Amino acid sequence: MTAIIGTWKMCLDGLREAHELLQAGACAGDAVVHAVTRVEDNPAYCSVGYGGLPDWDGHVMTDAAFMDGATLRMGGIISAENIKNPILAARLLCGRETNCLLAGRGAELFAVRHGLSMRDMRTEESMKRWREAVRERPERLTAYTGHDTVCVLGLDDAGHLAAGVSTSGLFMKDPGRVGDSPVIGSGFYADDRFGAAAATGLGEDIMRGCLSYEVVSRMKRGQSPKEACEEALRELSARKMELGEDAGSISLIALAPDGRFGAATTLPCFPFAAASGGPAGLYAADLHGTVRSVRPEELDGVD
Ligand code: SD4
Repeated sequence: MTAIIGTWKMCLDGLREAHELLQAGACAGDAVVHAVTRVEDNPAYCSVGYGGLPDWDGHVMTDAAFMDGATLRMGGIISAENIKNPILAARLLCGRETNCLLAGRGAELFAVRHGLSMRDMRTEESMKRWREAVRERPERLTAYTGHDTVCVLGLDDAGHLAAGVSTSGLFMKDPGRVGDSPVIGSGFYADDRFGAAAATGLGEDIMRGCLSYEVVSRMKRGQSPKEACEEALRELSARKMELGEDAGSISLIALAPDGRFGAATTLPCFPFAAASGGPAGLYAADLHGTVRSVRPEELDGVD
């Protein structure tokens, strides 16, 4: 049984190829990394990798992580600049007993030492948006202004799960700000025995509920991937509302060891791509708990 799921419409092409790789016998880790790099390399997607949106200082600072569900080992980079494919650095770091999560200069030196390609991640377009934002000075940072993390979860024929995430974080974040994406248990989690999960949205909120671990732990207790995503999100949203806050912008995906997948969101429409056995297709979840298969043209204007 092979299966794969990824956040947002932008991962569809890479996910299709990744699923073909899985069907041809690739391991979950290779498939996940393939799908994530396809998004990182595309400058049209301004929330991930090349062409990502800068922080206040005009630097594109990336976060990425990779987790192997067979060993529970993870690797990640935080606030790293100019690493062409952050997910490759995260994957290389996974498996180390120590020094598996590197920030800033340490992550960049690691990438150079291991022969990873480096490049200026800024594009004309990303700097144009930055200059406009500096002029406008946004008061509140929000996720989902064309800005979203790519998260991919894969299951291979040997029954292994892997999770990979990559993002440039919130547009106009403070220099050094870290979101949920490279934080284990918040942005991602994978355990071959129970399932894998990942999150996209406002990292500060996602971390308050340790949402990816919460989803996997609910699958451990017998919930389906969809139920686990819904319940984890409902619990955090309810608590936030008790505290006088709104539900915020959070979307979750999950994959079970038997290939079933699920998603939940606080948004009116959260597109994701998935394949389980058959070909990869696009789906949309909404805040009422509906998940339906959609055609790409139904999502025009949404990445
Ligand atoms: C972060 N969760 O840095 C990421 C950004 C994101 O949709 O997913 N935005 O908080």
